Amino acid sequence: MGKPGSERERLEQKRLAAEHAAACVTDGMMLGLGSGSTAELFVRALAPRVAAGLHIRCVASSARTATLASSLGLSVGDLDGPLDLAVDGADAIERGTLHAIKGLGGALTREKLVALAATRFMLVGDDSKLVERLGERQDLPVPVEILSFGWRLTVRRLAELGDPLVRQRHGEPFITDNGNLIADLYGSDLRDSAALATTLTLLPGVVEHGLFLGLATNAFVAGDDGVLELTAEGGRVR
Ligand code: A5P
Repeated sequence: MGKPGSERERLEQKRLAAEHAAACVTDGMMLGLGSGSTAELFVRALAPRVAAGLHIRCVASSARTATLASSLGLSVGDLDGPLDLAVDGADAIERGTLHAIKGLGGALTREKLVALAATRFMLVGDDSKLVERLGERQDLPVPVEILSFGWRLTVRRLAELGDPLVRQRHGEPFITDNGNLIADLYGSDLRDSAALATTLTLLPGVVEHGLFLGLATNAFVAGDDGVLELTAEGGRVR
């Protein structure tokens, strides 16, 4: 994991990484927009280029990002075809593989659909997100989007894999853009993250999980020494 920094330093680093990603966007691209603070900095970094004449069409992975992007003059439409590039933040990025945990913002299902549609999926973040192994951050859950129908049963099934906690916001259940719940799965065995991903995918009631394995093609990660570009060893797996 990268060195802990102040909130302000981290924000600056996120901004730097987002600006590097924005510089990779070229005219005519179909672009996927992620969700969360770093993805929003990416949208903000892109806006002046669009105002200056860059032609791109975007798909947003959350209502919040869509609203921001539209308000800044970006053209935002539905996901109905392939994307040239998608750029998104992450909660943890495994050095080497670029496997990631995503979904602390609750947008993981649409984020994964956008990532899968993209030829290139680029992660952006400050270096506090970098880990050697996905499982090393015990404080970090694997977010799992679940249907509200029968949610107690789904949570009971998830409890065989770790300690699920149904996410709350302001004392109420957190509801995703898709109208579902999020169960944050703590303490799961991530030594074989692919096996956990398969198990989660097969669980009835699970809509999607926040393990993004073999999806990212590269990452811009900013730290004290500037921005580092990482590429996925062995290429993309999906
Ligand atoms: C949103 O659902 C998440 O996957 C975000 O991409 C992730 O939480 C990173 O967010 P920040 O860029 O705000 O750290």
